[in-house]
Amino acid sequence: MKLYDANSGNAKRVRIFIVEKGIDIKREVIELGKDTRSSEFLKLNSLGEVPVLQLEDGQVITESNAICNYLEARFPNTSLMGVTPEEKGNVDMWSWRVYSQIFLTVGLMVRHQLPLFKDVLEQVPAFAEAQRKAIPDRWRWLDQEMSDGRTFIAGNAFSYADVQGMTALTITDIFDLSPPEDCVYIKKWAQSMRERPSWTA
Ligand SMILES: N[C@@H](CCC(=O)N[C@@H](CS)C(=O)NCC(=O)O)C(=O)O
Repeated sequence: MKLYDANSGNAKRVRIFIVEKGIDIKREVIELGKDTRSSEFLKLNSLGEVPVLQLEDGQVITESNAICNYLEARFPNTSLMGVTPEEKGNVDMWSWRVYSQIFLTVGLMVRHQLPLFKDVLEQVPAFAEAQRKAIPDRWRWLDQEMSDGRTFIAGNAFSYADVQGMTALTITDIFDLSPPEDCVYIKKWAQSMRERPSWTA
């Protein structure tokens, strides 16, 4: 197996997941916007995006969430997505909530403002600004949810929902959009995530 990797939030999601699962995968680090748009790479992923996981038989899996789902199925020990149907449903719910409410909001802001993406889509600065403004209240929403005293985002065990949260935290740190000071529950959770070995993945 080989992971095509780069300095990107979506790729970091997979790196954190791999460290938390305790698995070892060969990596090739490539350059965003250059290697990702080469004709050779486009043969692997027609969308020109990392991460990409290439399996032993040559099959390619793209999309960070799909890669993590595949790895969870292939390496079920140290389960990060739940074991029972109820646990799986709960982890999936919280993973998607964190991804869609926070990470995707920052991701859309980034795509509409960074020069890297100027040839990928028509950038609308006002849209980027609207996403930026929405983020503090998205963190406050999650803070309110976590005010019930749970240790992790999906309950009392570390899960893929926390991997999503760590990825969101990484990208919001870069753009000075980390959880606001009044988010006491999220700030406590974030501190404990920053202390995990996978934080620097
Ligand atoms: N939905 C995809 C999104 C991947 C994505 O947007 N990757 C960006 C970096 S965060 C990329 O590789 N961009 C390369 C380019 O624009 O050339 C996933 O989660 O894997």
